[in-house]
Amino acid sequence: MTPETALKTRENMLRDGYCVIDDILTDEFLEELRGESERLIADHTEHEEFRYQGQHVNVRGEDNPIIQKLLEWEPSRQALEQLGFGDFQTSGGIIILTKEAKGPPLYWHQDWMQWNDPISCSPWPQIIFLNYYLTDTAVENGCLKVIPGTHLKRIPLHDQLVPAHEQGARFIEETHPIMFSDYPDEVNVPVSARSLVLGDARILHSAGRNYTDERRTLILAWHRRHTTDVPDYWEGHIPEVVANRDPDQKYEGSRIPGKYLKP
Ligand SMILES: O=C(O)CCC(=O)C(=O)O
Ligand SMILES: [Fe+2]
Repeated sequence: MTPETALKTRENMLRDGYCVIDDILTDEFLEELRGESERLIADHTEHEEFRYQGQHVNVRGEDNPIIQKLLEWEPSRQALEQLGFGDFQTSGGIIILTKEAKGPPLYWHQDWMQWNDPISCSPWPQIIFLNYYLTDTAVENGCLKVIPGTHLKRIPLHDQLVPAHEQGARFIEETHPIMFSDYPDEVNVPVSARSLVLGDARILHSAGRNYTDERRTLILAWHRRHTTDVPDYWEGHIPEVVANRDPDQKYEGSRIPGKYLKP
């Protein structure tokens, strides 16, 4: 990545809440990951409650050398460094998520679980997903969808959603009028299989239905900064609530955006 590309990509990430970096995986490693994910899925029983996320297989790097290789993959590490995100560290594991052949869409949600914490207002990311799609994605097979900017700005949809995953959304009907709706500002994010998609945990996102006969597999790796210090690259305004945040206070977890997400 040239320094210009890195700067532009980071700007996209900060402004939109997501970005795409091309040519991260080699064809050879991609094949290895496909083989390993198929093997892990074959040994796994898909639970009905996870149907919108498809298979939902948690794997720790320490238990699986191929997954560990992905977590240490040099091109990804280098890309994070170049973007200024070198202080993000892996959780140590990944989740294999799928859209099965003809599988249902994934509901609108965001994955930030600290909405009571003033750090929710940070204009820079604190927790991000690294998404590796193991096939090319398109609207046809249920690519990722995002609503750019919603990591920092409340929109009407925020107040209409059933909270994500175990907090409710896993148990909704496929006919839910809002959770699977088309939203005017939504953007499809079709990517090639060798790409890396970064997303801010706060961004509203979903994924379409898989209309094809092929499984669409995603390996998702959560990464976080273990500090709330202002990142070196940040030269913009620092919101008062972030500047005045008490790092020693305990903030109770919450998936529901409250006063720290303003319209
Ligand atoms: O399937 C995808 O593209 C996204 C998955 C996701 O965001 C999730 O399961 O939380
Ligand atoms: Fe998500």
